[in-house]
Amino acid sequence: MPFRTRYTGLIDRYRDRLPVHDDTRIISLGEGNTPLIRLNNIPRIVGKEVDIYVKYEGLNPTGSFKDRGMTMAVTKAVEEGSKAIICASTGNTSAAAAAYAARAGITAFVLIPDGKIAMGKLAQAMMHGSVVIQIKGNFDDGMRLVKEVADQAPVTIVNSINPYRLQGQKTAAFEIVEELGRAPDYHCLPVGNAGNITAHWIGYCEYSSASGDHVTEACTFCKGHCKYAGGAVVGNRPKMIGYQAAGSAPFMRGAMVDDPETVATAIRIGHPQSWDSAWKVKEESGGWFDECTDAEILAAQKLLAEKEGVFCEPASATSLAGALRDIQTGKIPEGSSIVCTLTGHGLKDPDTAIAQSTRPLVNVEAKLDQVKRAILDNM
Ligand code: AN7
Repeated sequence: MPFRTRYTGLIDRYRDRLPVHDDTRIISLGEGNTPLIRLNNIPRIVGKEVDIYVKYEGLNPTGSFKDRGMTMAVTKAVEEGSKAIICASTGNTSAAAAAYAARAGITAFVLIPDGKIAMGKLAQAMMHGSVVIQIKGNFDDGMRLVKEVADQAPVTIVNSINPYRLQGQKTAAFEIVEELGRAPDYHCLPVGNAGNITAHWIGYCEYSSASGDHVTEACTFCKGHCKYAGGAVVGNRPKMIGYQAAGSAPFMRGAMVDDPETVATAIRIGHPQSWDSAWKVKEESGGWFDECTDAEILAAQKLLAEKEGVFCEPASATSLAGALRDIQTGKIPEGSSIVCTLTGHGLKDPDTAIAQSTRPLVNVEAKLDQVKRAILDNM
């Protein structure tokens, strides 16, 4: 039997569209190539004729979409001779930075808000041997400090202000277009720093242009780090919709938020780093921003877990929570195809999952009659 081609990560797969050389040492954990799952039950419950797909980014190696950007950022950091990387994080970036630094054999420094990151993410950062610096402040404070310290120490910033991050993350859009045969009509994402919504738009623009390259207007996003220029739009592009948690929704307020708060700690961000590009994505794509309450976010997380068998973290469910509301009101019309990005795995944050479970545990003695009763009572 001939050897089947092994999947070796998104840089290898999309090498011709990413800023790498033939002899670049690729730092990969096999990220990307995540499932695009068509929802079967939720559209029926909602009672609308829509095709909803969820892009399950929680199935990346460290359990979030951050791996797409981190494989690129760490690959380039190593290529440029860097021995240490640094990031501020609400949790997932730190987990990815820690893992890819371990893989590369370099040091990761991660600044996290004290007490405000989910348990799974903290476990990852610690387990992969990164230097975890807890700050008495939030993500935005951490981001400011990272920028300041990177000026004075030999460390490469791997937050999404590093342009290679968005280059890696744009590949999620490539995968979606290849799988559906076209772009969806709407693409819904949770928005924190707004790096991911920007990256997806870069990806869709590149894919939809005549030459397979991206269109000139979109070049403003890649800061010269992609390999293409020019080309007219021939394929369709989605309307990009960014949903924020109501307690940390600077795009809804039209201004930075100084004390962001939400149960969705991953997007507890008040000073988004990709502020300008996110507004451009909204304008160019004809999309919009909206906000979801914590209750709506948790309800969507639970609905997805209970009705479709898909477990994502609270922040990720923001995309579905917002989409379902817009489908119900008709803002997203029937007949539409919709992709919701589920940015992180539910196992990242077991505390929030257990805390909101409504079905009580059934406690019994280790005896047949008691177990049988528990089953028959709950059929
Ligand atoms: C699960 O890890 O910013 O709008 O420091 O972890 O690109 O910022 C996480 C962000 C959505 C928002 N969903 O993405 C970090 C961090 C999850 C996330 C977002 C994040 P961006």
